Amino acid sequence: MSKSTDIRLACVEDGLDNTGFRKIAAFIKKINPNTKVAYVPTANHRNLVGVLMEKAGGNLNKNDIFNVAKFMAEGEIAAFSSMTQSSKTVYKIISEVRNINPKTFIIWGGIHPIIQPEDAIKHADAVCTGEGEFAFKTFLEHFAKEEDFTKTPSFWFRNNDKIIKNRNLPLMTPKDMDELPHLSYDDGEVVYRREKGFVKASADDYLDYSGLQYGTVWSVGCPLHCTYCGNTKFIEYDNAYRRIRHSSPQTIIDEIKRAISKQPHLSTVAFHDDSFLSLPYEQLKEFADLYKAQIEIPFVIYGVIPTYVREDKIALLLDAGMNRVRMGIQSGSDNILEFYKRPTKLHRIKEATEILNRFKKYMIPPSYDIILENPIETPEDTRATVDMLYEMPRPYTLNIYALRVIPNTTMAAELKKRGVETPPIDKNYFVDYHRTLGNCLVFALTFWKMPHWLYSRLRKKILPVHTEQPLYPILFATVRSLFYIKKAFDHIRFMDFSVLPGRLGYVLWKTGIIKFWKKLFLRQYNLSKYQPTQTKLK
Ligand code: B12
Ligand code: SF4
Repeated sequence: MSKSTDIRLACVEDGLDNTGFRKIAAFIKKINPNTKVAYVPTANHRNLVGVLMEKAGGNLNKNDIFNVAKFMAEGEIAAFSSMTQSSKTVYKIISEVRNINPKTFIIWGGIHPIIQPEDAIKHADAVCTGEGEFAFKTFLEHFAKEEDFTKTPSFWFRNNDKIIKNRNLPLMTPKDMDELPHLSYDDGEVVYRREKGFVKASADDYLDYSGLQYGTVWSVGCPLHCTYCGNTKFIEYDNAYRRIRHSSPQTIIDEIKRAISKQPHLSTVAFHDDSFLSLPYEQLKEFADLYKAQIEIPFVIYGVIPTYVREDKIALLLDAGMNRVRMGIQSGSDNILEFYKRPTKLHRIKEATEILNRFKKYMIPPSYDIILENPIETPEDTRATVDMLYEMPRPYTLNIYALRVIPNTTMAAELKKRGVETPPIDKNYFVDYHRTLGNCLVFALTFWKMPHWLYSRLRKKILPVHTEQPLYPILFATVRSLFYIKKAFDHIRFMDFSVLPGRLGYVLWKTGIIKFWKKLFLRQYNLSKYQPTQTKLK
């Protein structure tokens, strides 16, 4: 490269945990050391009320937008990364960067430009429509030498009114993935604090956003194509996205070891992979053996698809240190699962929850994703979800979402065709649930299996949210608070501070209480005792 370019790279999302951004940031910094990596968190985790009340995607005020833009405009390149929910914040920052320094070249990468490049390119000079590392390297080589860069693959460019659209590079191979630098983590990044401006990201910032958890992604790709998911778009661009790709197990283990050496209080590793359990047993075994031998803290698997839950895989991973899973269920109605194009039928979901339940002594209760407030639900569909939750083996908890439709997905097109309106993606899905009896029951069933006579009376009154019906704000506030208290209790019982951000976990770690508690009260699963249920039944 002929000269080092002044690059400002900002992640405009909620948190400091964004894996794709941290991947590209480490890479760009390696090829161009004059790169400043910044986080612009869109939710204010220093203020609990703020977290709950703000719009998803953030409420940075005019002054904040100006401060961020000023920092970005000092670069020759101002590069952003974001999802769709914070895209409006990015529009505002870009517009301000243009006012401050019209010469700064503006790039937008990440999930929003991948899923909706037509939107992102209206604002930026260039958008990255796929995996960014090798494409950005090619772009930068031309940019630095002041050569024509508009043929760079995996990029769209705006040239006055003309949009130049280049094809994406083939997806990275496992070998490519092994050769990338480890994800950026506590490597001198700065973070924007409201009212204060940019400061060097400290342990406190990591605690505020992620608690004692280190988040990462080992495998990329998912074989399914649920209508509401960005995966429908990735597969549309490149069918190879269905294949799961990952670096070698030792590479991911080394990345985790590096993170722990930087922040020794880390007490959980979270794998946000789309489809972790669909990896073949042999590959999981290779990973599990290395994890058990080299990492002392437990891990949680977020992307679990019920179809792939197998007892032997769960036993293997528990032995290696897994202490929790999060699994997508979404609905208890076959019609709605069909509408989402989720291939796992209800009997398989039931089987998956039963398998997980067999290991309940060793795990924090599994958490299942549920989507409420689907505008096409009939009363039978809404009741079917609540029935499923009533019968499901306990304990469990839920991640409860009110449906937000990601623009440009199959579902967005389907709902448009049906003339159905849904709330915008940046409407806060944590706050804006309807206070219907059905929603109250969903929260309540996570901590109370009420007597059957009471349940059957209540269920008859359940209606979908778009139907005229009485609302129960006080009951809703009560069951929702109890839901959170139960969830927090389940985690504290396991001394797990992955969902409880802030300093409490840190203090317990520092005083040795976490270590002591785990030694004394927690049971570690031992694979040598594993007996397949089938064999036992014979
Ligand atoms: C890990 C993950 C999370 C983690 C961490 C966040 C993160 N971004 O990593 C957590 C759990 C926190 C999370 C939360 C949410 N997530 Co999420 N998450 C993912 C997931 C499963 C993997 C992301 C990933 O690491 N991919 C692998 C990397 C290598 O790819 P990548 O991120 O695209 O990054 C590459 C390129 O984009 C590019 N790139 C990125 N930035 C830049 C910048 C420049 C300048 C350039 C040139 C290139 C570039 O290079 C990167 C490296 O190759 C994706 C699904 C998916 N398969 O992508 C969903 C996904 C991104 N999440 C999604 C959503 C909706 C959410 C939530 C809003 C869910 C919710 N309702 O709460 C929240 C938002 C929280 C927030 N941070 O604001 C949607 C986003 C849809 C959209 N259009 O925005 C996705 C696509 C899943 C889906 N349902 O379709 N998520
Ligand atoms: S299983 Fe998950 S990641 Fe895969 S397509 Fe469905 S929602 Fe997306």
